[in-house]
Amino acid sequence: MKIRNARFYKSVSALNQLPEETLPEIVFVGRSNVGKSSLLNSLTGKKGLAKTSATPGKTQLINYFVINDTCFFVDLPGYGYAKVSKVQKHEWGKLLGGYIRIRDRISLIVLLVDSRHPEMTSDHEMMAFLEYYGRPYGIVLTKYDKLKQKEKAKTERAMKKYSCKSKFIVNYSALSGQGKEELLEKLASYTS
Ligand SMILES: Nc1nc2c(ncn2[C@@H]2O[C@H](COP(=O)(O)OP(=O)(O)OP(=O)(O)O)[C@@H](O)[C@H]2O)c(=O)[nH]1
Ligand SMILES: [Mg+2]
Repeated sequence: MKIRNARFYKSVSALNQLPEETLPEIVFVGRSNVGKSSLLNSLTGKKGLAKTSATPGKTQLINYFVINDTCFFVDLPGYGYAKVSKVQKHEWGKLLGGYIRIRDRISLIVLLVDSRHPEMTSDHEMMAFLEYYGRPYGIVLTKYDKLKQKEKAKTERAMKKYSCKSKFIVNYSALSGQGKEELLEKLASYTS
């Protein structure tokens, strides 16, 4: 797909505030700080579209972006961030998990996994959760520019066991743009 225009639509903090528009949704999930917002900015070619931060836990809301006036890209709160209170973790978990369970217009979930840490328990739990609810998902390995050759091979081996369940696995760098065209191509069939 080609992204001709992308604009911020709205942020919501609770499941009873979700937009009524019936556009198909491509939903981006992943651990806090994995690079969700950076990926959205890179994909859309709009630097300031989603707020990025070196401090994990920046995105605590569900953020909607309208793409080409035909679908939503949805930025969900990150999971697995240790330095927040139990109550807050519980609240975010409810929002994230609830969204994936109830939102019936999700056409695809893009699960972002840090390419340097492909064996995180929380990511594997998320995959199990998506599979349990029958949600189609694809995996994007983020921050790929940070990997050394040896680590690339290790990450590839670790991801092999997911290759049958996941619709795709794309190596991505928001820094260099590696993987952008490949990912856009994969997303194309989920936008209508
Ligand atoms: N080198 C490199 N750094 C990246 C890449 N993607 C993101 N980062 C950095 O990782 C940090 C977190 O990026 P964000 O895009 O804010 O991550 P996020 O998943 O949206 O984080 P939360 O909203 O806090 O959950 C920032 O310092 C980014 O600059 C990448 O592809 N390569
Ligand atoms: Mg973010």
